[in-house]
Amino acid sequence: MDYNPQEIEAKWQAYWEEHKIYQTETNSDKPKFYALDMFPYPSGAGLHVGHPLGYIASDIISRFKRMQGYNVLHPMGFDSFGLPAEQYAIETGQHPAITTKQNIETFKAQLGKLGFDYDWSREVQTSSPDFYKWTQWIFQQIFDSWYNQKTDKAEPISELISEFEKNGNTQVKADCDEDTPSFSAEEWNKFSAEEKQHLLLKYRLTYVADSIVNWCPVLGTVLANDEIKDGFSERGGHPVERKKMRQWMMRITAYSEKLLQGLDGIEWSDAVKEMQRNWIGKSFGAEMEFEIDPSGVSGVLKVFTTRPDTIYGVTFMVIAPELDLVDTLTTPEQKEEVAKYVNWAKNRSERERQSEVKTVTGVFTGSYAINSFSGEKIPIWIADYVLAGYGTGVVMAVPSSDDRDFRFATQFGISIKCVIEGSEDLDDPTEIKHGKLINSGSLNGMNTQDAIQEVIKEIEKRGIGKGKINYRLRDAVFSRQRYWGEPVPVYFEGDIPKVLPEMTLPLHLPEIDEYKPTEEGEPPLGRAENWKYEDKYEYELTTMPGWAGSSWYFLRYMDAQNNEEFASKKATEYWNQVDLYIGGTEHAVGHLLYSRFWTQFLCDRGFINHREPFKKLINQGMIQGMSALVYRVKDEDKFVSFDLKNDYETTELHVDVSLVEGDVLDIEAFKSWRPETANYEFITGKDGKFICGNRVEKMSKRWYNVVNPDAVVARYSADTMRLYEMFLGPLEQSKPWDPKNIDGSFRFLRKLWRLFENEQSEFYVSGDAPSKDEWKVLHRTIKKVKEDLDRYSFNTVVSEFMKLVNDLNALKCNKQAIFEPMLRMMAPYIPHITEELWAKMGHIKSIHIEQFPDFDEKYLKEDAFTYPIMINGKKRHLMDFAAEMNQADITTEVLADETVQKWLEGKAPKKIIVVPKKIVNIVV
Ligand code: ANZ
Repeated sequence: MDYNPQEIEAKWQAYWEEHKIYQTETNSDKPKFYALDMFPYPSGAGLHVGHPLGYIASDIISRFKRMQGYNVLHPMGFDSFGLPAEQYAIETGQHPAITTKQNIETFKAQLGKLGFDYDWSREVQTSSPDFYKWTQWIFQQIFDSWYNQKTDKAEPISELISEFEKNGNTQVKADCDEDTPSFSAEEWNKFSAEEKQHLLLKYRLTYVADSIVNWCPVLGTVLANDEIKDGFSERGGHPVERKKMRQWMMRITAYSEKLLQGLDGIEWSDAVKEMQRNWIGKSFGAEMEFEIDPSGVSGVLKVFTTRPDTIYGVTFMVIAPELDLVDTLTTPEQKEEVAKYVNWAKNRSERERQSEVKTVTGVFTGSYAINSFSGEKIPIWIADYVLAGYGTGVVMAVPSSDDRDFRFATQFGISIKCVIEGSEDLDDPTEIKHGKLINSGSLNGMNTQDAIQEVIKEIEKRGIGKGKINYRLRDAVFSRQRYWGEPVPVYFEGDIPKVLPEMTLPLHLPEIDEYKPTEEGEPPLGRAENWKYEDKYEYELTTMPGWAGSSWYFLRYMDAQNNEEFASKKATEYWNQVDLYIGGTEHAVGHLLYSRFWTQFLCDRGFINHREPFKKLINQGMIQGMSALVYRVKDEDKFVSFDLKNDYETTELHVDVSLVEGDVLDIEAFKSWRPETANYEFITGKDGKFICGNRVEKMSKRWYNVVNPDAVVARYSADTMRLYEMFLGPLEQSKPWDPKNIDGSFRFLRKLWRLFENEQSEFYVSGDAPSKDEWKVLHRTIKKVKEDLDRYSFNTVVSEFMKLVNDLNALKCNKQAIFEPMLRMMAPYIPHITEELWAKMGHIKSIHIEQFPDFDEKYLKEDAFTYPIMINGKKRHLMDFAAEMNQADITTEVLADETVQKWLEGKAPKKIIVVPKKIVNIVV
């Protein structure tokens, strides 16, 4: 009986599909378990072996839970809107929907070969109108809501309107635009319909606004902060500049505090929680006003500071170059220089501006402000280390306390006010680095926290400011000037955006002739012909960003076929949170923050009952490539085997990993891969083999080290691949793909198979009762495997399997009573081979809907222990005692023993120490 994985695996995959073995029950009394993978973007390159790492883990857990009696939801889908398909469309004219469809087919075929237990009847594709209809619907709910700070939640905008009609907005506490004016009920009622809509936009949780965005001219779209790395787009590496544009925005800032608090109740790694905390960036401090020196311009500068206690050390003010105040404050003499600077600073990314280590840049406005605490007149500068979008965009600079302010002051020769014990103004500013910081004025001797509170009290008393909590989080840009995304379900009456009636959704993506902006610079949707609401109103022309669909897709799986709602209340109540979410760390702030935001919102508005989407999150590590290297003898047409390479001077070359078996190069295959080397000499090493060197690096086409899962499945089996990926190491760790070890996993499967064979290699299992030792190794393994899976330790389980098979081999075990629970235990890891052996044992029902085995403590009990009996430190005897025997009884029996008596020579022992299950020590 041969183990023929290719045949077995295809057979069972077809069987599972046909018999709907993994279909999730819709109405079930069972407890639920929701295991989810971050759904992939279906790229043209297909899956590589890094993708399945997380998928295999969630597959194992979902099977484990199903076999423990849970109703399991383990779905899969595709995040199928996005840039690559559109870039391809621009280059080739191919409609992105076609490319996307093809890529999805490839992905599904690849996933299918790995034997995953997805319930495909719940598949979602974010680019399908059935799906984006509901993305648009959620957008409309957000548009129709405002954030009431009194009740601390989002509420329908209609309630805000009734409040305005009754009382105006004076008693309303809301997250709204800074420039929202106050008005009475009378005034509200007199406003025109248009004026009312403009005011409501200041409250809506999604709104249009002119904002400074990261514009990527090459990609022709706006990018979010988390899509930019060091001033370049993450995708494609194109330069990004700052530009003012009209955009849809999401008022995520209303949720800053809830997003922060929510982190405490979820089981995510500290690292990801910390990244989210930093992104939200809560700071405590004060907002306070500085009067502008009345001899110049009158007015005030409002700053946000976390260190109001350093007020006596403020020697200058800095404002961000984008502020309108720049024009007001710049004196005629400074105009030219300021204009030059502002123009230069305009296109620098936030990161560049903030990461400047050595030199800082800036320019003097010519104006001054008054430090009302010290009474001093201080210069107002413009510098791009101050960001327009944070706090008030104005900083009180304290060079004696703050590093950047210090560098700035030293560079531009601004005075540094001494808040250092023992000296007044400093000639040598570096002195402060060695001095001891003290608080000036009345704050002397206070600790920082007390001093901060003291100054806040004082500024509140003087009426120039107040204590303030600030968040670094900004409202999120929700517009992309691209084609391949969800249309925003909005039309314009004049400049007033209105949402489409719900019954008209989805608003379909229109066909266009070219996937490029229009001549006038409008987004591609501007090309759509006769595309108007009721033939007269302009639709919004931008599309939604990549994160729209992924912010709620996990809810759609709960009720994927529902045509009436995004998901029924019953379904969302039953499935509730995702119990286990597995995906890469690259989404730590983007996707994982936005989906928390939408979940919080939907909960506030009563559409769902849970606040946090993902209860437990595991970030799988990366699988790195193991590159293969060959060595060319310098300046000669020769390659030399790795083991001889030190005898020559060589240069190294990457070789495609598929041409290497273990360490050994297939020379002929290499020659046809690199025809220019066809006539080279290959100096082979030990045993006539040509050995390659290797190196761990990123898995990348460039290094010819990308491994395709299809190749592994074809060569070995899906079960081998699954087992091997789990065996590589802890799921969270990054680790190299080491082809040498795949064989080990494959050998294990063959060994398992042979347990079921007799000496004639025929299938044979015996109905005899197992021995005590056989029961013991089985139950020991079940116990450990359960414990390990409960703590998501996937790799250690594989070693347990290997140990068990070795032990059963050594015991020559062929008992059905052992094999059945063993297969059920292994089924989540290696679903095909276990199913085949299960069927061979005569079972008709699939093993995957059987019970996971329970362990029985009784088999683990050790019956007797052999104690060494030590007399004065020397081993004199061995005695067996029952495991549960107590120390007093052991002592009595030891003393009564003849051999012991002999060694004691009639003396009474001074001390007897019994170490249970280990040793007995007698001192005479
Ligand atoms: C005076 C001071 C003294 C400050 C000192 C810090 C240390 P976090 O913690 O991130 O909230 N700041 C305020 N607005 C800014 C802006 N738009 N761009 C750049 N920097 C800005 O930081 C708040 C501190 O960063 C504020 O407190 C302000 O400098 C600066 F020893 O005021 B501080």
